[in-house]
Amino acid sequence: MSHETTRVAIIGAGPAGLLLSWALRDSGIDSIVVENRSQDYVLARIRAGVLEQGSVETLTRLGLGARIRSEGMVHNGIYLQAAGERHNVNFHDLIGRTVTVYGQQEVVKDLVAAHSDAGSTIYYEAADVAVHDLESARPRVTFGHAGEPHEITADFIVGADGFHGVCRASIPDRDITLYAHSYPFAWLGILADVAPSTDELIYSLHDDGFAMHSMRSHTVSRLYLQVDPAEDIANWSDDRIWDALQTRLGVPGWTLHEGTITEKSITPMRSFVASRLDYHSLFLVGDAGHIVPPTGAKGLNSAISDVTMLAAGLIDHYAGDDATLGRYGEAALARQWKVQQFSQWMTELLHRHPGDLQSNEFDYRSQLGRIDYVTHSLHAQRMLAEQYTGFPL
Ligand code: FAS
Ligand code: PHB
Repeated sequence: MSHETTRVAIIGAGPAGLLLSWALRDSGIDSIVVENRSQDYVLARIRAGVLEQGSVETLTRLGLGARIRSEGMVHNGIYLQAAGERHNVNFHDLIGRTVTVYGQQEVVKDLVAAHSDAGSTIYYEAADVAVHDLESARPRVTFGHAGEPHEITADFIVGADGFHGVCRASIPDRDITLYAHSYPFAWLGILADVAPSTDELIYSLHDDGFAMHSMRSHTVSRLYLQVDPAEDIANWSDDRIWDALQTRLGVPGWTLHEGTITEKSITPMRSFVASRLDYHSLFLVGDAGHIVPPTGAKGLNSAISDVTMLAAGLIDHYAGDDATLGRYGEAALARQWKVQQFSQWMTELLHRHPGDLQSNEFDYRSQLGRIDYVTHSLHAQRMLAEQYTGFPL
Protein backbone atom coordinates (compact mmCIF):
# COMPACT_ATOMS: atom_id res chain seq x y z
CA MET A 1 0.00 0.00 0.00
CA SER A 2 1.40 3.35 -1.11
CA HIS A 3 0.59 5.96 1.57
CA GLU A 4 0.79 9.74 1.02
CA THR A 5 -0.33 12.77 2.96
CA THR A 6 -1.40 16.11 1.55
CA ARG A 7 -3.38 19.12 2.70
CA VAL A 8 -6.25 18.79 0.21
CA ALA A 9 -7.22 15.61 -1.67
CA ILE A 10 -9.31 16.47 -4.75
CA ILE A 11 -11.48 13.85 -6.43
CA GLY A 12 -11.99 14.56 -10.13
CA ALA A 13 -9.80 16.16 -12.81
CA GLY A 14 -12.49 18.06 -14.65
CA PRO A 15 -12.34 21.86 -14.77
CA ALA A 16 -13.36 22.21 -11.11
CA GLY A 17 -10.79 19.78 -9.72
CA LEU A 18 -7.93 20.93 -11.89
CA LEU A 19 -8.65 24.62 -11.24
CA LEU A 20 -8.91 24.15 -7.46
CA SER A 21 -5.61 22.29 -7.36
CA TRP A 22 -4.02 25.05 -9.43
CA ALA A 23 -5.45 27.85 -7.27
CA LEU A 24 -4.16 26.13 -4.10
CA ARG A 25 -0.73 25.57 -5.67
CA ASP A 26 -0.66 29.29 -6.55
CA SER A 27 -0.89 29.99 -2.80
CA GLY A 28 1.62 27.33 -1.80
CA ILE A 29 -0.95 24.81 -0.59
CA ASP A 30 -0.27 21.26 -1.72
CA SER A 31 -2.97 18.97 -3.06
CA ILE A 32 -3.31 15.68 -4.90
CA VAL A 33 -5.90 15.05 -7.62
CA VAL A 34 -7.42 11.58 -8.13
CA GLU A 35 -9.24 10.99 -11.44
CA ASN A 36 -10.82 7.69 -12.49
CA ARG A 37 -10.65 8.27 -16.25
CA SER A 38 -7.65 8.76 -18.53
CA GLN A 39 -6.05 12.09 -19.27
CA ASP A 40 -7.11 11.65 -22.91
CA TYR A 41 -10.74 11.28 -21.79
CA VAL A 42 -10.50 14.42 -19.67
CA LEU A 43 -8.98 16.37 -22.56
CA ALA A 44 -11.48 15.11 -25.13
CA ARG A 45 -14.75 16.18 -23.47
CA ILE A 46 -16.57 18.80 -25.55
CA ARG A 47 -18.89 20.78 -23.30
CA ALA A 48 -19.37 24.41 -22.36
CA GLY A 49 -18.47 27.27 -24.64
CA VAL A 50 -18.91 30.61 -22.84
CA LEU A 51 -16.90 32.13 -19.96
CA GLU A 52 -18.46 34.80 -17.76
CA GLN A 53 -16.35 37.91 -17.21
CA GLY A 54 -15.63 36.76 -13.64
CA SER A 55 -14.40 33.37 -14.88
CA VAL A 56 -12.01 35.06 -17.30
CA GLU A 57 -10.75 37.29 -14.46
CA THR A 58 -10.17 34.26 -12.19
CA LEU A 59 -8.33 32.27 -14.85
CA THR A 60 -6.25 35.31 -15.83
CA ARG A 61 -5.34 36.08 -12.19
CA LEU A 62 -4.07 32.51 -11.87
CA GLY A 63 -1.83 32.83 -14.92
CA LEU A 64 -4.14 30.87 -17.23
CA GLY A 65 -5.27 33.75 -19.43
CA ALA A 66 -2.75 33.76 -22.30
CA ARG A 67 -4.73 31.65 -24.81
CA ILE A 68 -8.01 33.13 -23.65
CA ARG A 69 -6.63 36.54 -24.67
CA SER A 70 -5.21 35.30 -27.97
CA GLU A 71 -7.87 32.77 -29.00
CA GLY A 72 -10.98 33.65 -27.01
CA MET A 73 -13.68 35.74 -28.69
CA VAL A 74 -14.98 38.60 -26.54
CA HIS A 75 -18.69 39.12 -27.13
CA ASN A 76 -20.53 42.27 -26.06
CA GLY A 77 -23.90 40.55 -26.16
CA ILE A 78 -26.22 37.99 -27.71
CA TYR A 79 -29.10 37.89 -30.17
CA LEU A 80 -32.59 36.90 -29.06
CA GLN A 81 -34.84 35.78 -31.92
CA ALA A 82 -38.53 34.90 -32.16
CA ALA A 83 -41.32 35.16 -34.73
CA GLY A 84 -38.74 35.84 -37.46
CA GLU A 85 -37.25 38.91 -35.71
CA ARG A 86 -33.69 39.02 -34.36
CA HIS A 87 -32.69 41.55 -31.68
CA ASN A 88 -29.23 42.24 -30.27
CA VAL A 89 -28.92 42.66 -26.50
CA ASN A 90 -25.66 44.52 -25.90
CA PHE A 91 -24.46 43.69 -22.38
CA HIS A 92 -21.46 46.02 -22.66
CA ASP A 93 -23.60 49.03 -23.57
CA LEU A 94 -26.09 48.15 -20.84
CA ILE A 95 -23.82 47.28 -17.87
CA GLY A 96 -20.23 47.44 -19.11
CA ARG A 97 -19.63 43.68 -18.92
CA THR A 98 -18.88 41.04 -21.56
CA VAL A 99 -18.53 37.27 -22.02
CA THR A 100 -15.79 35.35 -23.82
CA VAL A 101 -16.36 32.40 -26.14
CA TYR A 102 -13.64 29.91 -25.19
CA GLY A 103 -14.51 26.22 -25.00
CA GLN A 104 -14.36 24.22 -21.78
CA GLN A 105 -12.10 21.81 -23.63
CA GLU A 106 -9.57 24.67 -24.03
CA VAL A 107 -9.80 25.59 -20.34
CA VAL A 108 -9.07 21.99 -19.40
CA LYS A 109 -6.22 21.83 -21.95
CA ASP A 110 -4.66 24.93 -20.36
CA LEU A 111 -5.03 23.46 -16.86
CA VAL A 112 -3.58 20.07 -17.81
CA ALA A 113 -0.60 21.78 -19.45
CA ALA A 114 -0.01 24.06 -16.46
CA HIS A 115 -0.14 21.16 -14.00
CA SER A 116 2.15 19.10 -16.20
CA ASP A 117 4.71 21.91 -16.40
CA ALA A 118 4.52 22.36 -12.62
CA GLY A 119 4.87 18.64 -11.86
CA SER A 120 1.55 18.41 -10.00
CA THR A 121 0.47 15.05 -8.55
CA ILE A 122 -2.55 13.89 -10.54
CA TYR A 123 -3.48 10.20 -10.54
CA TYR A 124 -5.38 9.36 -13.76
CA GLU A 125 -7.17 6.04 -14.29
CA ALA A 126 -7.58 5.52 -10.56
CA ALA A 127 -9.74 2.50 -9.74
CA ASP A 128 -12.30 1.99 -6.96
CA VAL A 129 -11.91 5.47 -5.55
CA ALA A 130 -13.43 5.74 -2.09
CA VAL A 131 -13.42 8.37 0.66
CA HIS A 132 -13.31 7.57 4.37
CA ASP A 133 -13.43 9.20 7.83
CA LEU A 134 -15.12 12.34 6.51
CA GLU A 135 -16.28 13.19 10.04
CA SER A 136 -12.67 13.16 11.27
CA ALA A 137 -9.91 15.75 10.94
CA ARG A 138 -7.83 13.25 8.93
CA PRO A 139 -10.08 11.97 6.13
CA ARG A 140 -8.69 9.40 3.71
CA VAL A 141 -8.94 8.50 0.03
CA THR A 142 -8.23 4.97 -1.16
CA PHE A 143 -7.88 3.81 -4.76
CA GLY A 144 -6.00 1.48 -7.04
CA HIS A 145 -3.46 2.81 -9.50
CA ALA A 146 -1.29 0.83 -11.91
CA GLY A 147 -2.31 -2.31 -10.03
CA GLU A 148 -1.17 -0.98 -6.65
CA PRO A 149 -3.37 0.05 -3.68
CA HIS A 150 -2.99 3.70 -2.64
CA GLU A 151 -4.09 5.68 0.37
CA ILE A 152 -3.99 9.46 0.83
CA THR A 153 -4.56 11.11 4.21
CA ALA A 154 -5.48 14.80 4.04
CA ASP A 155 -6.82 17.73 6.03
CA PHE A 156 -9.73 18.08 3.59
CA ILE A 157 -11.31 16.16 0.72
CA VAL A 158 -12.96 18.06 -2.13
CA GLY A 159 -15.52 16.34 -4.35
CA ALA A 160 -14.99 17.70 -7.87
CA ASP A 161 -16.18 14.41 -9.29
CA GLY A 162 -19.31 15.53 -11.10
CA PHE A 163 -22.92 14.45 -10.84
CA HIS A 164 -22.12 10.73 -10.79
CA GLY A 165 -19.11 10.90 -8.48
CA VAL A 166 -18.52 9.18 -5.14
CA CYS A 167 -18.13 12.19 -2.85
CA ARG A 168 -21.68 13.51 -2.62
CA ALA A 169 -22.83 9.89 -2.47
CA SER A 170 -20.62 9.41 0.61
CA ILE A 171 -22.65 11.91 2.65
CA PRO A 172 -25.26 9.95 4.68
CA ASP A 173 -28.73 10.20 3.12
CA ARG A 174 -30.09 11.58 6.40
CA ASP A 175 -27.72 14.54 6.12
CA ILE A 176 -28.38 15.67 2.54
CA THR A 177 -31.33 16.36 0.25
CA LEU A 178 -31.23 16.65 -3.54
CA TYR A 179 -33.56 19.16 -5.19
CA ALA A 180 -34.18 18.19 -8.83
CA HIS A 181 -36.09 19.45 -11.83
CA SER A 182 -36.18 17.86 -15.28
CA TYR A 183 -37.26 19.57 -18.49
CA PRO A 184 -39.38 17.92 -21.19
CA PHE A 185 -36.77 18.54 -23.87
CA ALA A 186 -33.11 17.94 -24.72
CA TRP A 187 -30.43 19.55 -26.90
CA LEU A 188 -29.00 17.99 -30.02
CA GLY A 189 -25.59 19.65 -30.33
CA ILE A 190 -23.19 19.66 -33.30
CA LEU A 191 -19.70 20.85 -34.03
CA ALA A 192 -19.21 21.85 -37.68
CA ASP A 193 -16.14 22.81 -39.66
CA VAL A 194 -17.59 26.05 -40.95
CA ALA A 195 -17.02 29.68 -40.02
CA PRO A 196 -19.76 31.03 -37.76
CA SER A 197 -22.55 32.79 -39.65
CA THR A 198 -22.93 35.33 -36.86
CA ASP A 199 -20.70 37.61 -34.79
CA GLU A 200 -22.50 36.80 -31.51
CA LEU A 201 -24.57 33.88 -30.20
CA ILE A 202 -28.13 33.58 -31.51
CA TYR A 203 -30.83 32.12 -29.23
CA SER A 204 -33.99 31.47 -31.25
CA LEU A 205 -37.50 30.39 -30.28
CA HIS A 206 -39.24 29.00 -33.35
CA ASP A 207 -42.62 27.36 -33.84
CA ASP A 208 -40.73 24.06 -34.34
CA GLY A 209 -38.61 24.57 -31.21
CA PHE A 210 -35.43 26.17 -29.88
CA ALA A 211 -32.21 26.54 -31.86
CA MET A 212 -28.92 28.24 -31.04
CA HIS A 213 -25.90 29.33 -33.04
CA SER A 214 -22.73 29.34 -30.97
CA MET A 215 -19.12 28.85 -31.98
CA ARG A 216 -15.71 27.57 -30.89
CA SER A 217 -13.43 29.63 -33.15
CA HIS A 218 -13.45 31.65 -36.37
CA THR A 219 -13.54 28.35 -38.28
CA VAL A 220 -15.65 26.06 -36.07
CA SER A 221 -19.35 26.53 -35.34
CA ARG A 222 -21.30 25.01 -32.43
CA LEU A 223 -25.07 24.73 -32.93
CA TYR A 224 -27.93 23.25 -30.95
CA LEU A 225 -31.50 22.10 -31.63
CA GLN A 226 -34.27 21.35 -29.17
CA VAL A 227 -35.31 17.69 -29.49
CA ASP A 228 -37.44 15.30 -27.47
CA PRO A 229 -35.55 13.80 -24.49
CA ALA A 230 -36.21 10.31 -25.88
CA GLU A 231 -34.82 11.24 -29.30
CA ASP A 232 -32.21 8.92 -30.82
CA ILE A 233 -29.28 10.67 -32.51
CA ALA A 234 -29.43 7.96 -35.20
CA ASN A 235 -32.68 9.57 -36.40
CA TRP A 236 -30.86 12.80 -37.21
CA SER A 237 -28.91 12.78 -40.47
CA ASP A 238 -26.64 15.73 -41.16
CA ASP A 239 -29.13 16.98 -43.76
CA ARG A 240 -32.02 16.77 -41.31
CA ILE A 241 -30.01 18.71 -38.73
CA TRP A 242 -29.07 21.47 -41.15
CA ASP A 243 -32.65 21.69 -42.48
CA ALA A 244 -33.97 22.16 -38.94
CA LEU A 245 -31.31 24.76 -38.14
CA GLN A 246 -32.07 26.66 -41.35
CA THR A 247 -35.78 26.69 -40.45
CA ARG A 248 -35.40 27.67 -36.81
CA LEU A 249 -32.58 30.23 -37.19
CA GLY A 250 -33.42 31.73 -40.59
CA VAL A 251 -34.39 35.41 -40.88
CA PRO A 252 -34.74 37.44 -44.11
CA GLY A 253 -31.43 38.62 -45.55
CA TRP A 254 -29.28 36.29 -43.45
CA THR A 255 -27.55 33.05 -44.53
CA LEU A 256 -26.64 30.14 -42.28
CA HIS A 257 -23.53 28.59 -43.84
CA GLU A 258 -23.33 24.80 -43.58
CA GLY A 259 -20.25 22.61 -43.25
CA THR A 260 -18.99 19.18 -42.28
CA ILE A 261 -20.43 18.01 -38.97
CA THR A 262 -17.57 16.58 -36.91
CA GLU A 263 -19.45 15.77 -33.69
CA LYS A 264 -23.11 15.36 -32.72
CA SER A 265 -24.71 14.34 -29.44
CA ILE A 266 -27.91 14.70 -27.41
CA THR A 267 -27.81 16.18 -23.89
CA PRO A 268 -30.76 15.98 -21.50
CA MET A 269 -31.91 19.19 -19.82
CA ARG A 270 -32.07 18.95 -16.05
CA SER A 271 -31.37 20.79 -12.83
CA PHE A 272 -30.28 19.51 -9.47
CA VAL A 273 -28.95 21.19 -6.35
CA ALA A 274 -27.65 19.44 -3.23
CA SER A 275 -28.86 20.88 0.08
CA ARG A 276 -25.26 21.19 1.26
CA LEU A 277 -21.82 21.62 -0.30
CA ASP A 278 -19.92 20.94 2.92
CA TYR A 279 -19.91 17.96 5.26
CA HIS A 280 -17.29 17.97 8.02
CA SER A 281 -13.93 17.57 6.18
CA LEU A 282 -15.60 17.21 2.75
CA PHE A 283 -16.51 20.02 0.34
CA LEU A 284 -18.31 19.74 -3.01
CA VAL A 285 -17.64 21.95 -6.05
CA GLY A 286 -19.15 22.11 -9.55
CA ASP A 287 -21.36 19.39 -10.93
CA ALA A 288 -20.81 17.28 -7.79
CA GLY A 289 -23.07 19.78 -6.06
CA HIS A 290 -25.36 21.12 -8.80
CA ILE A 291 -26.38 20.82 -12.43
CA VAL A 292 -28.09 23.44 -14.62
CA PRO A 293 -29.56 23.21 -18.13
CA PRO A 294 -26.96 24.65 -20.56
CA THR A 295 -29.27 27.43 -21.84
CA GLY A 296 -27.76 30.13 -19.65
CA ALA A 297 -24.14 28.92 -20.12
CA LYS A 298 -23.79 28.48 -16.35
CA GLY A 299 -22.46 24.95 -15.70
CA LEU A 300 -18.77 25.56 -16.17
CA ASN A 301 -19.01 29.09 -14.78
CA SER A 302 -20.71 27.84 -11.61
CA ALA A 303 -17.89 25.33 -11.16
CA ILE A 304 -15.34 28.14 -11.49
CA SER A 305 -17.18 30.36 -8.99
CA ASP A 306 -17.43 27.50 -6.45
CA VAL A 307 -13.70 26.91 -6.82
CA THR A 308 -12.91 30.61 -6.46
CA MET A 309 -14.89 30.76 -3.20
CA LEU A 310 -13.59 27.47 -1.78
CA ALA A 311 -9.97 28.24 -2.66
CA ALA A 312 -10.29 31.56 -0.82
CA GLY A 313 -11.65 29.73 2.22
CA LEU A 314 -8.89 27.12 2.23
CA ILE A 315 -6.17 29.75 1.76
CA ASP A 316 -7.59 31.72 4.70
CA HIS A 317 -7.80 28.54 6.76
CA TYR A 318 -4.10 27.88 6.39
CA ALA A 319 -3.49 31.50 7.31
CA GLY A 320 -5.41 30.89 10.56
CA ASP A 321 -8.83 32.32 9.66
CA ASP A 322 -11.79 29.94 9.21
CA ALA A 323 -14.53 32.52 8.64
CA THR A 324 -14.57 32.25 4.84
CA LEU A 325 -14.33 28.46 4.82
CA GLY A 326 -17.13 28.26 7.36
CA ARG A 327 -19.36 30.30 5.03
CA TYR A 328 -18.46 28.44 1.81
CA GLY A 329 -21.43 26.06 1.67
CA GLU A 330 -24.00 28.75 2.40
CA ALA A 331 -22.44 31.35 0.07
CA ALA A 332 -21.92 28.95 -2.83
CA LEU A 333 -25.49 27.61 -2.54
CA ALA A 334 -26.97 31.12 -2.38
CA ARG A 335 -25.14 32.01 -5.59
CA GLN A 336 -26.15 28.69 -7.18
CA TRP A 337 -29.88 29.22 -6.56
CA LYS A 338 -29.63 32.59 -8.33
CA VAL A 339 -27.97 30.76 -11.22
CA GLN A 340 -30.66 28.07 -11.17
CA GLN A 341 -33.53 30.55 -11.42
CA PHE A 342 -31.84 32.35 -14.32
CA SER A 343 -31.12 29.09 -16.18
CA GLN A 344 -34.72 28.01 -15.63
CA TRP A 345 -36.02 31.39 -16.89
CA MET A 346 -33.84 31.26 -20.04
CA THR A 347 -34.79 27.62 -20.67
CA GLU A 348 -38.52 28.12 -20.27
CA LEU A 349 -38.40 31.35 -22.29
CA LEU A 350 -36.81 29.78 -25.35
CA HIS A 351 -38.10 26.22 -25.70
CA ARG A 352 -41.40 25.02 -27.14
CA HIS A 353 -43.26 23.37 -24.28
CA PRO A 354 -44.79 19.98 -25.23
CA GLY A 355 -48.31 19.22 -24.21
CA ASP A 356 -51.77 19.43 -25.69
CA LEU A 357 -52.06 21.91 -28.55
CA GLN A 358 -54.21 24.46 -26.67
CA SER A 359 -51.99 24.80 -23.57
CA ASN A 360 -48.96 24.57 -25.82
CA GLU A 361 -50.25 27.40 -28.03
CA PHE A 362 -51.02 29.57 -25.02
CA ASP A 363 -47.54 28.98 -23.59
CA TYR A 364 -45.98 29.79 -26.96
CA ARG A 365 -47.78 33.11 -27.30
CA SER A 366 -46.95 33.99 -23.73
CA GLN A 367 -43.29 33.27 -24.50
CA LEU A 368 -43.44 35.45 -27.61
CA GLY A 369 -44.88 38.22 -25.46
CA ARG A 370 -42.06 37.81 -22.92
CA ILE A 371 -39.38 37.90 -25.62
CA ASP A 372 -41.07 40.97 -27.13
CA TYR A 373 -40.95 42.65 -23.69
CA VAL A 374 -37.29 41.73 -23.07
CA THR A 375 -36.10 42.83 -26.52
CA HIS A 376 -37.83 46.23 -26.20
CA SER A 377 -37.22 47.05 -22.51
CA LEU A 378 -33.81 48.30 -21.38
CA HIS A 379 -34.75 47.42 -17.80
CA ALA A 380 -35.45 43.80 -18.76
CA GLN A 381 -32.29 43.70 -20.85
CA ARG A 382 -30.21 44.92 -17.89
CA MET A 383 -31.62 42.01 -15.84
CA LEU A 384 -30.61 39.61 -18.61
CA ALA A 385 -27.18 41.23 -19.02
CA GLU A 386 -26.39 41.14 -15.28
CA GLN A 387 -27.21 37.43 -15.04
CA TYR A 388 -25.77 36.21 -18.33
CA THR A 389 -22.39 37.91 -17.78
CA GLY A 390 -22.27 36.50 -14.26
CA PHE A 391 -23.16 37.43 -10.71
CA PRO A 392 -20.25 39.11 -8.90
CA LEU A 393 -18.52 36.83 -6.38
P1 FAS B 1 -17.03 17.31 -14.60
O1 FAS B 1 -18.15 16.32 -14.69
O2 FAS B 1 -16.62 18.08 -15.80
O3 FAS B 1 -15.71 16.56 -14.08
C1 FAS B 1 -15.79 15.56 -13.06
C2 FAS B 1 -14.56 14.68 -13.19
O4 FAS B 1 -14.59 13.74 -12.13
C3 FAS B 1 -14.56 13.89 -14.49
O5 FAS B 1 -13.29 13.97 -15.10
C4 FAS B 1 -14.87 12.46 -14.03
O6 FAS B 1 -14.25 11.48 -14.85
C5 FAS B 1 -14.29 12.45 -12.63
N1 FAS B 1 -14.89 11.45 -11.77
C6 FAS B 1 -16.19 11.07 -11.72
N2 FAS B 1 -16.35 10.09 -10.79
C7 FAS B 1 -15.12 9.88 -10.23
C8 FAS B 1 -14.63 8.99 -9.22
N3 FAS B 1 -15.43 8.13 -8.61
N4 FAS B 1 -13.31 9.03 -8.90
C9 FAS B 1 -12.49 9.91 -9.53
N5 FAS B 1 -12.87 10.77 -10.50
C10 FAS B 1 -14.18 10.74 -10.84
N6 FAS B 1 -22.10 23.88 -19.25
C11 FAS B 1 -22.17 25.09 -19.85
O7 FAS B 1 -21.94 26.11 -19.17
N7 FAS B 1 -22.47 25.21 -21.18
C12 FAS B 1 -22.69 24.10 -21.97
O8 FAS B 1 -22.95 24.22 -23.16
C13 FAS B 1 -22.60 22.82 -21.39
N8 FAS B 1 -22.77 21.71 -22.16
C14 FAS B 1 -22.71 20.48 -21.56
C15 FAS B 1 -22.88 19.31 -22.32
C16 FAS B 1 -22.85 18.05 -21.71
C17 FAS B 1 -23.00 16.80 -22.54
C18 FAS B 1 -22.66 17.96 -20.31
C19 FAS B 1 -22.68 16.61 -19.62
C20 FAS B 1 -22.46 19.10 -19.55
C21 FAS B 1 -22.47 20.37 -20.17
N9 FAS B 1 -22.25 21.54 -19.43
C22 FAS B 1 -22.31 22.76 -20.01
C23 FAS B 1 -21.95 21.48 -18.03
C24 FAS B 1 -20.48 21.17 -17.85
O9 FAS B 1 -19.71 22.07 -18.56
C25 FAS B 1 -20.17 21.12 -16.37
O10 FAS B 1 -20.78 22.19 -15.68
C26 FAS B 1 -18.69 21.11 -16.04
O11 FAS B 1 -18.08 20.05 -16.72
C27 FAS B 1 -18.54 20.98 -14.52
O12 FAS B 1 -17.21 20.69 -14.25
P2 FAS B 1 -16.84 19.73 -13.03
O13 FAS B 1 -17.59 20.13 -11.83
O14 FAS B 1 -15.36 19.69 -13.00
O15 FAS B 1 -17.43 18.29 -13.41
C1 PHB C 1 -21.83 26.55 -26.27
O1 PHB C 1 -21.14 27.24 -27.06
O2 PHB C 1 -21.64 25.32 -26.08
C2 PHB C 1 -22.93 27.23 -25.49
C3 PHB C 1 -22.96 28.61 -25.46
C4 PHB C 1 -23.97 29.24 -24.74
C5 PHB C 1 -24.92 28.48 -24.09
C6 PHB C 1 -24.87 27.08 -24.12
C7 PHB C 1 -23.86 26.45 -24.82
O3 PHB C 1 -25.93 29.11 -23.41
